[in-house]
Amino acid sequence: MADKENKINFSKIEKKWQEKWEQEKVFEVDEKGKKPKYYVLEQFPYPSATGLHVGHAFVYTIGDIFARFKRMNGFNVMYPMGYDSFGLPAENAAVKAGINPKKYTNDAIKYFSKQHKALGLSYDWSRTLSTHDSSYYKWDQWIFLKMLEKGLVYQKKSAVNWCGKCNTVLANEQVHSGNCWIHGDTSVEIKHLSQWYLKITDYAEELADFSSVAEWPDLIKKLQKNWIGKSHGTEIDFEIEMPSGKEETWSVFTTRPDTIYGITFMVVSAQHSRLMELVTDSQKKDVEKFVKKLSSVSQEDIDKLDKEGVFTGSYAINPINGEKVPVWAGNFVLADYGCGMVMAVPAHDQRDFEFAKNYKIPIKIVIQPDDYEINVDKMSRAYTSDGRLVGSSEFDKWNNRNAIDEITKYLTKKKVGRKKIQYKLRDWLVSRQRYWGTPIPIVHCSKCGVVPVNEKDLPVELPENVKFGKGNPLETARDWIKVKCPKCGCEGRRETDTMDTFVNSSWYYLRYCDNKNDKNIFDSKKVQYWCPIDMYIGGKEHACMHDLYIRFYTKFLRDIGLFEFDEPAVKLFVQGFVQGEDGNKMSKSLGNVIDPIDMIKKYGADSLRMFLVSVASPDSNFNWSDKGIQGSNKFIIKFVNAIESLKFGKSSGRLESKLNKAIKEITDYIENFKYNLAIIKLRSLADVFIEEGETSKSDLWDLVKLFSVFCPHVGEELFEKVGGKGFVSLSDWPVCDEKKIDEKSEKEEQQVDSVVGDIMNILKILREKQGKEGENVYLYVMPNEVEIYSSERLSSRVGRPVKVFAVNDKDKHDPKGLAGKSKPGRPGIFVE
Ligand code: ANZ
Ligand code: ZN
Ligand code: ZN
Repeated sequence: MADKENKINFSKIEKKWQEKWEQEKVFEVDEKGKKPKYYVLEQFPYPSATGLHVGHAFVYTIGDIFARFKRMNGFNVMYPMGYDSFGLPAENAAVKAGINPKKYTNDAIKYFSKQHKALGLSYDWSRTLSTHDSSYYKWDQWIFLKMLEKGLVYQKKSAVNWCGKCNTVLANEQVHSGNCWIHGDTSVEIKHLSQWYLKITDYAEELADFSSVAEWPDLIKKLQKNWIGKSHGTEIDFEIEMPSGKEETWSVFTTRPDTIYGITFMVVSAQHSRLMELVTDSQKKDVEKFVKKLSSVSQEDIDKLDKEGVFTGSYAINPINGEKVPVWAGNFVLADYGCGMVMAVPAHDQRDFEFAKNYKIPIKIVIQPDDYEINVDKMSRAYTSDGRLVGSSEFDKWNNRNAIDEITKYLTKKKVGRKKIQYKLRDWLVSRQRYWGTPIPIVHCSKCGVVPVNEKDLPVELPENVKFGKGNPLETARDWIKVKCPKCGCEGRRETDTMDTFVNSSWYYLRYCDNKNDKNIFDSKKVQYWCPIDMYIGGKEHACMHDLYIRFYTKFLRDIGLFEFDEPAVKLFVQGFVQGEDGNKMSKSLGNVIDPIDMIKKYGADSLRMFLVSVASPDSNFNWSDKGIQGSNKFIIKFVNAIESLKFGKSSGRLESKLNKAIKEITDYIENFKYNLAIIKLRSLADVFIEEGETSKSDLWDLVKLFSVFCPHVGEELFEKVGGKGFVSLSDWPVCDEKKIDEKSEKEEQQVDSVVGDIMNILKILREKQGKEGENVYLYVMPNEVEIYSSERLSSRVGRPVKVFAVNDKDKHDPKGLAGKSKPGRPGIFVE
């Protein structure tokens, strides 16, 4: 059928419709009109020199089908695309190959948008943005200044994560199991540096409340919840006589105040900024030695560590009984969780137990199980279950769970303790010692200290005249660094750190609503009209990075009065990813990367789109397959040819029934992202049209419309050919007419389908088990069902003669007496 295949000139059709869409601004939208708005968005890509691969194409196809579907269903759909264009690869290319990062980035964007357009995605291109444009990052800087004004920005020297390959510090969220999130195999080092932070923790409580994102996937909510780590406990004050001679109050955070009588020592974090103040002269050498050999630990690594420490020389007073306990410095206490110091109860906490054993510190049991007695000398691990209190003075015999509240009340009354909610979430470290990012709008002045750049002087543009090599290139921009202090006019120094690129992506969805505004970050009315995003599509790897940061920014911008909603997106859809044909993740080194452009040239954009969403449900992973895309390509060709040979006239009742049923199901499937099932249905619907051979125009338009969201180019072409008015992309989605669905015959067809399935199975078994080809098939059906089973159609479907007998037919051929086994709806089958 090679001649037929030549009939479709995919690239010609694609070019024609892509041009028309662009010329007639088909997908451009504004805030006018009566239609309800709908905002569909995919997480925007980082434009690298390698271009998009089919994994990206998969995500965009998922979003585009949805956007087209909503548009045809009467919504005013905003569907924009842009580029998250600051980042490391551009800068690395500059270091390695001497390419200017701006040129690298602009070239990459050119190729990306060429690829985007080739896929026939229905973006409103008039809204596009690139985060490396100063007209965009000006507003990153503006937000930074607003946060500074509100006390949400600060600079702090502390132990931070450093990736030697990135050559910069990273935020906690960007350290995954101790490794850099980009360089999975590179473990981060700890450095003590002064860095800029955003106080995301001010929003911890609200971020831990998921009621306004109830429709987000449970997995994402769970990951975020764990990351935010809300913990209910008690803060308890201990008096410490400092080596300086002063009395000081040090607090600890505990979830187990019921164990307070079991404290035998305290442990302060070896990374605590005030550790040395606790250390007596005689202990100084030992402590310094210990701290020096310590590499810092992340929360995840704590459990794996050998619990080590050293005595500080100081003692603390247990506020409940006045007992004096030694204060140790330890490697298993985090400096930036709770108060950086813990009350250690070795009998009931495993970490404390191991520590006490290592250093022969006494262990004191204060909880005994209800049904047996534990003995300190025989303990091989901490007793962490519940029981009744012992050695706890007036609280003896209390159930320990009840004592938690009771002891907290007691401490609160005595003003040495209080209820406290503690979060694991840390402030967001946003400064990076890199060039290709948003400059932090700060000037350091020797008189005034840290001075924000005046709003009217924004943007602080990246200087072009820098040297790439070792260290932060911005340090080499001498003329740029030198600047007058905005406050006193003396000579100051520009901040040379740039912002984490996750800052850029934390509010881009808002800028799409008003991307050309040069007076304000955006027009609030426009944002209030379009936002929040109705359907956001992205990967699950961003659960505790982008998905968290974007929520934080949304809440902050709401709080400074820019809009009234609380969350960036009503729904979040997490897509699966496309693996190479070999089942591995697509990567250059494995040579299994597929460029969508190559596939489009070979098979057409619509074949690619259809294949990407027909293999599996869009939220699961699947393997690329050349056969698969060929299959989609064949289907489209068959579909087009069949439609061209249809006779226009009247649709049969069967066709109308099938069509309306399919409209109902396909609508439902698309609404729920079951595109693969929608396509199966669409294919069988196409077969019905072919079988019937004749159709009314409007039924045919409906078929083409259903097809068009998956295959928009061929869809437009067909729609035009069969006399549809205007763009199919802007036409109304077919509505199911329930009255036309003939449930009786639908059920009968299902029966026939299942009989065909049974016959095929029997033939297969005969072939595999007995090496025989069944040549003739005999069917024994209930007398009132004879009509349902057409011998002719069955024969053509199973590829051999099928004879149909009523079970009471005296002349039937039934050597095995199978007619007796027939049931209504389940005919007996005999093959010979
Ligand atoms: C005494 C105690 C006794 C504790 C006991 C537990 C069991 P979550 O649930 O994670 O909040 N802790 C407090 N601050 C810490 C820090 N900076 N680094 C490491 N550990 C710290 O855990 C709270 C518990 O973790 C607190 O309760 C404290 O140990 C420890 F039988 O206090 B507990
Ligand atoms: Zn790295
Ligand atoms: Zn000054």
